[in-house]
Amino acid sequence: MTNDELAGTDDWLPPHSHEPNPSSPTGDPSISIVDGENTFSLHPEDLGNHPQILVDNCYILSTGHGTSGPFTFGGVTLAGLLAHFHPGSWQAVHVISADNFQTRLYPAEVSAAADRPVLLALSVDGRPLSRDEGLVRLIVPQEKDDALRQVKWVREIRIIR
Ligand SMILES: Nc1nc2c(c(=O)[nH]1)N[C@H]1C(S)=C(S)[C@@H](COP(=O)(O)O)O[C@H]1N2
Ligand SMILES: [Mo]
Repeated sequence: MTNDELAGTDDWLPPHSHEPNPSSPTGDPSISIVDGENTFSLHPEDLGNHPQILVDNCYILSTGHGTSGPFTFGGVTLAGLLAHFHPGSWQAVHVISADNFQTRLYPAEVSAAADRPVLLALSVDGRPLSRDEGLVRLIVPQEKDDALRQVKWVREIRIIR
């Protein structure tokens, strides 16, 4: 499938409201990277072993309860992590949270904007993200539409080949 065809099929999205989940999930915070038959399990601390970058001037925008920020998020780039675990090409990536929130990303947006890349954030404004703040949070700096892609409590990164 091409990216355009994939983008046209949004029925994979579970119904989810624009109201953020106020309570953080409990339990094992490990992250699974699912790549076909292979699953790699990562502890949030393992992400600290990959090169870290900072992206400043990030906002969390929500029609319902306003905008927060600017924040400086720190962490690993999704592009770098994918290159590490899946060196070949891929068609899409689903990032799924422990509370079953999810978003889908395409190669063009993940590889674009090297200075403001899509991040798996571990820190905000120089301190670790608390569990309530997401612990590991997907940050899509370009997204300005209800924060639906700023996925907290990342549990699974599923590579669609
Ligand atoms: N895992 C998860 N991530 C989520 C949500 C959620 O319910 N669960 N809500 C989204 C929505 S709709 C908003 S507005 C923001 C709220 O982020 P904040 O708690 O940092 O303000 O988180 C986004 N990320
Ligand atoms: Mo939102």
